[in-house]
Amino acid sequence: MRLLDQLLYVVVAAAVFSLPCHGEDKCAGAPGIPGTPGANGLPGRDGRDGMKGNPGPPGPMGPPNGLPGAPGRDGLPGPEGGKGEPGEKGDRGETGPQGLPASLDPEVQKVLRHLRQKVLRLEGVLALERMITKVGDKILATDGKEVDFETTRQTCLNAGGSVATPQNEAENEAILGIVKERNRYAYLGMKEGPVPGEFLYLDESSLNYTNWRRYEPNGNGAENCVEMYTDGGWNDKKCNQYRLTICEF
Ligand SMILES: [Ca+2]
Repeated sequence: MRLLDQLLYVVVAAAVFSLPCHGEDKCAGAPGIPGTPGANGLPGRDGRDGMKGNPGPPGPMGPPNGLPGAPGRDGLPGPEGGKGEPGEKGDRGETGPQGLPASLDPEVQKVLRHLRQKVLRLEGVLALERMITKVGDKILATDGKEVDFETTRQTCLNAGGSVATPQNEAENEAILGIVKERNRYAYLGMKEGPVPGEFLYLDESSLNYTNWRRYEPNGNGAENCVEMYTDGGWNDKKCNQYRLTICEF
């Protein structure tokens, strides 16, 4: 019905406004009453999506006692630390396999033969140069210096030997050879013991060979060292005289 009312209103209005009034002085009839507004039309179609809005503000903090998050990843390795204290000494290792006795080891024997030959050749050269005198297993040598007994003893010790000590006639002759060649008396490796007139080797053992000159020893406690004369005879003598140093090795 409402739609009919509207149609009626439109028809009436059109009829009124279409009344012939051309060029006349006046048009009859009053303007009509405006009709009631029409009803709303149907809703239009949806528009296109708008632009994405800005992110919203962070939400409020959650309640305490929330679950812990997962552990983070391992960090990068740190710098190398300083050297630590030495550890305790380990246990002794097991004994290795037993080798051949040196007397049966052909390699060892070969090396020994080689060394023996070299030593003999060197001794030959030194003897030729009259730098050493070989007698039995001993080698005698002098540095040509004349010093007191204690210095002689120390010199020989420092050289790895000891004061020349004749223990048989052959050794006495060998030492005499040096004494005669240098034409100097030499101290021998022996000293007077606690009993006056009794001489001992430097290790305080008893003499097993002597070659005293006639009437010697005669110091009776006043001459504590022994020298060899140029005839090979021995004489007890004070220890502070300067005598040729002869060592044995
Ligand atoms: Ca004397």
